[in-house]
Amino acid sequence: MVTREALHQAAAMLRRSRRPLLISHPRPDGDTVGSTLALRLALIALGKEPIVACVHPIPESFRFLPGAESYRREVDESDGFDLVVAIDMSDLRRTGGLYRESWRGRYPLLVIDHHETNLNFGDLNLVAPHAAATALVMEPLITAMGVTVRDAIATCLLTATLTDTRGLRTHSTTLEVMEAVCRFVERGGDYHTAVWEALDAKPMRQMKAWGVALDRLRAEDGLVWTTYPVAEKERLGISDEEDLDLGGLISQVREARIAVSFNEMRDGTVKLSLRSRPPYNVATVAAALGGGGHRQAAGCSVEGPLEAAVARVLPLLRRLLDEGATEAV
Ligand SMILES: [Mn+2]
Repeated sequence: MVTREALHQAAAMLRRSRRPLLISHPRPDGDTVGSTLALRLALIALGKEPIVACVHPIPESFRFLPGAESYRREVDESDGFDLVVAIDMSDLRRTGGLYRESWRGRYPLLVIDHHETNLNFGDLNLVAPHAAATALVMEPLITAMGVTVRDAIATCLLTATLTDTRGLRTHSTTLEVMEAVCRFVERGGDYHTAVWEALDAKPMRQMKAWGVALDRLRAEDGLVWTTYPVAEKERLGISDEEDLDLGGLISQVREARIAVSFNEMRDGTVKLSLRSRPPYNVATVAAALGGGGHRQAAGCSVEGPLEAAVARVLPLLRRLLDEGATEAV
């Protein structure tokens, strides 16, 4: 839970800073980008000089967001920041190596997140495990900073909320989430652009990739999976950091109670994207495999090759289905 007191402490921390470094997680999604850019704009409104960073490039879907072009791929001490803010990530490894261990104790670390698996790794942690998006923690924080959420800031938070709820479809979508979306639109958030750019528009090569993934789709007793080999990526010119949203795609299979995509990376590891229908909790499986996430959507990386990863992970998911429990594995 994020208390009023924590919000005010975080707002004070940000107000004291002159040059905060805001970090979005690798393979950035709409929530990490939208929440980071909203905070950037709020800080600029207060006369600060924030730096925004992410190890991977910002996907085309979020490049319409104000400030998306200001992202940097690398940072070091010479950039003169005095505070580090980790946004939408459950542990420090999720900065993708941007955060250096030597920074610990030298710069205060503020964590703003909504993952149940969050390790509370900051000096101050604003973590709301039941919030549908980090954006919904960011909104009251920006308000506590004394900045009005409207226009460009509202568009950033709106996009973050719409993407993390897959267009208000997830089970985390409550009446409060819908009210927040209405509030963002009321205050000038650009709804139609957000829906088209961030949710609907897909590059041609992603559509082609979906064709491959759907062709390789397998199903067995409520468990649905697909594999995506590096050779297929090479053929379509797809990079490793590109998020093909295979998990989201195959979770739409009616028969799927649990869905998992196995995306082979060029370094030999396999990136898993796990999805489930309630009551199955895939966050526990992802966490057991060294990843994290939410009950209905989680992810992790395992050792390759592809076939070995499939052979290792499917039994865990079958067990979760058999037990039918929310806290299995
Ligand atoms: Mn998120």
